[in-house]
Amino acid sequence: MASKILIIGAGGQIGSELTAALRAKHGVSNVITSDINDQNQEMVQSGPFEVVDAKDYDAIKACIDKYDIDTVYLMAALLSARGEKYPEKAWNLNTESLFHVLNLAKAGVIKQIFWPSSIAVFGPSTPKTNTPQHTVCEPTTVYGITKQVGERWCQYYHDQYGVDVRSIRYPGIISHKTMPGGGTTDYAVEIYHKAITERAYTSFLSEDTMLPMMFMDDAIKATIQIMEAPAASIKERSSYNLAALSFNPKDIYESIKKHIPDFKISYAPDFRQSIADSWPSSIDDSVAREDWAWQHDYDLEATTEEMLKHLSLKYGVEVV
Ligand code: AKB
Repeated sequence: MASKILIIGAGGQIGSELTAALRAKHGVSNVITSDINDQNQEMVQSGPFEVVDAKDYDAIKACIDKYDIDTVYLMAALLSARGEKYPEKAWNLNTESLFHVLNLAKAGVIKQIFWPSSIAVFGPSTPKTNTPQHTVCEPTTVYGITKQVGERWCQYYHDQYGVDVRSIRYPGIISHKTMPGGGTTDYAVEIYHKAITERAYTSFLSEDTMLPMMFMDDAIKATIQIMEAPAASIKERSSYNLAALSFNPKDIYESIKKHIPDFKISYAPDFRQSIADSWPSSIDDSVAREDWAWQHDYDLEATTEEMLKHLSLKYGVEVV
């Protein structure tokens, strides 16, 4: 029988592209999307859709029963920058939603869960370069705390109840289809839009702030790959370090400038600078590469080419 998938928070940056990839693989009717409201009409019209508040156990359960779901991708979350503005909201959404799906798996209602963690589980006391899989995790953001505690619960539900939950610590994700919302790494998407529309960008992080990043296609590939890997090869049941590239605002500016020579950048660091400063600059993901053969495809130059190709078409502006 074909797998029946529910994506919770499908309208977000990763959720929307994950929906397209999973539907291409499993068929539109086997991938049900859900979000907190039905404002995203493109998503509502594109296939089976339900309004589901990820904090509402009964609503999730009703949707799972209605479509006979066996696999849940829980993509709803409040990210790092928004989480600092709304700490309680971030805590409630990020932890309650996870508890609901873990409990549904514990009860045997669903078989498999994907839950995203983040480089935000790390903090200022973590080794900053080539951050290992197992290391000090003392996050200083609300978002990071929710992800760290979530990782512990994933491990616990796997060890105690045999729940098949799989997770990745996403770095900043760069995509041209959907804008990110409320993260510290969002500058790495905004910069491409502004380079095309205004030929100028003011970065909210300083020029030398090095962070781990990844092109969306690699993030989607990793997400599907970890879910399809044999259970025995998934040895980390908290979450896997995942890496592709690391760069700072100056590096990305220079890579865009090769295509848009008159592009200008300026720097005006805001409250997100201290969040970025608390995170690693590069990640050691050798455990993911070893356990389930993870490999990335896109470096910074390839990412820039893809972003500028698609965004120049979107805005109808030519770039070199
Ligand atoms: C954020 O910036 O909050 C996210 C993340 C790294 O998890 N993109």
